[in-house]
Amino acid sequence: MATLKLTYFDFHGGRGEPARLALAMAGIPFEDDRVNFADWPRRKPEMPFGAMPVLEVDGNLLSQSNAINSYVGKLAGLYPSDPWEAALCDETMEAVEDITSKLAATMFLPDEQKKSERKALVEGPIPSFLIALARRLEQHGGRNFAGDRLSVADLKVFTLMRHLRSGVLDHVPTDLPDRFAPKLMEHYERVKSDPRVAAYYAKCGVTL
Ligand SMILES: N[C@@H](CCC(=O)N[C@@H](CS)C(=O)NCC(=O)O)C(=O)O
Repeated sequence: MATLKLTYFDFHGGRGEPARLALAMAGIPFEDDRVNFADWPRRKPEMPFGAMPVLEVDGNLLSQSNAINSYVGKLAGLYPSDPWEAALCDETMEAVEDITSKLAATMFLPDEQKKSERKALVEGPIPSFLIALARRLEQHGGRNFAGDRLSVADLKVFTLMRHLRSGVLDHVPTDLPDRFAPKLMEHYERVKSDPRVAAYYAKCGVTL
């Protein structure tokens, strides 16, 4: 087995979380390199594209969260072997990236501008995205996003739902997923109750 080091910010969410979770669920040993915000400017030049997550595999660096998720998913048995299901897994993860990028673009804006840009997201793109994602879930059978087994796509959606409902995003009401996509909340509850997911967060001392 390759020697793995996953580098990402020190919180239980964001673009690095699905890979961390997938590795932990499969019991695959890895160095969990958590970067404090204060250390980030010093570490940034180490990263291939100046951003995280980054996965080091036997000394070789891999960037881009979804490339990392797909690779780790294959190691962990959480990525479909069927080509069509693999494509659906990728589709879901890229769709999550689209809305994540829109939210991330508001992160460091002055508060008044952040408020107005997030209000615009809350009035259009976020509900549209949630409705479309829930529809895709239904079209794929209603339980998982790719095939009939849990995959890294499910973990990525789970991580986003947790983020949206957490209250850490100022000016974004926490009940958007419940209001616009109850099927995604059922999916969230299913992933949350997976014994491997529950065990990981219990070990981290995180209440879901
Ligand atoms: N397309 C990249 C985006 C990476 C990205 O923007 N990561 C953020 C954290 S979620 C980051 O490193 N921000 C700090 C910075 O860009 O300086 C991916 O999917 O990994």
